[in-house]
Amino acid sequence: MQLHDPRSALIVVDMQNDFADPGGSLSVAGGADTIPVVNTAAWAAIRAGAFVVYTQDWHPEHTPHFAQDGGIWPVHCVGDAWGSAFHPDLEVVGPSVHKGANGEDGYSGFTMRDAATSAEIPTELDALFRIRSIERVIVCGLATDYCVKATALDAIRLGYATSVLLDGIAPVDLAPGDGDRALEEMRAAGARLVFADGSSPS
Ligand code: VGL
Ligand code: ZN
Repeated sequence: MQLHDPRSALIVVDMQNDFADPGGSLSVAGGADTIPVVNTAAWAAIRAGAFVVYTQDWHPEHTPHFAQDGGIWPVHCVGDAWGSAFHPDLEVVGPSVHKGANGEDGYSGFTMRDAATSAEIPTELDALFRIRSIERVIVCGLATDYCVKATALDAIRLGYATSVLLDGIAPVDLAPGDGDRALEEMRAAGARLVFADGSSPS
């Protein structure tokens, strides 16, 4: 089945050095293997007239997101450093949305949480979709159990028919099975789980 069309958008989540490169500070096992799948999906989307958009985790040097400042993560994706740059093998064919640049916490490409007040702050992603009359989104990238999951659940909540590319994602798996549980959570919320060639798992 055809995944992409002019009313669909491919969301490529956080394919940045700190996640996708084995030398990254939050390196995701199997992350680099998703890059060719994501590139192929991006070109297929472009050929079908779909929109392709990228997110980048984009943190200041100090944020409550980091363990050193009270959060749970090693320092990663500091804006404009090597770790926040796209992996060099990623073929970037659309605009990028940065998240967390003002120290906000959270994982979704659509929404962030103000670090002081916990208020929810939208990124520009939903507006980029509304002006293009996007109705469907296909989510891929890193990591399955954090930013992919949060982005897919927000997309469903915002009314987009949402698919997740099984061969274009990889989990952090802080606890074994986190990735599988995230997939089940997305599926239960209404996401369609598909491979990049449009086939479904048997
Ligand atoms: C992510 C942990 C911390 C992600 C971002 O992109 O999935 N995970 N920040
Ligand atoms: Zn982060």
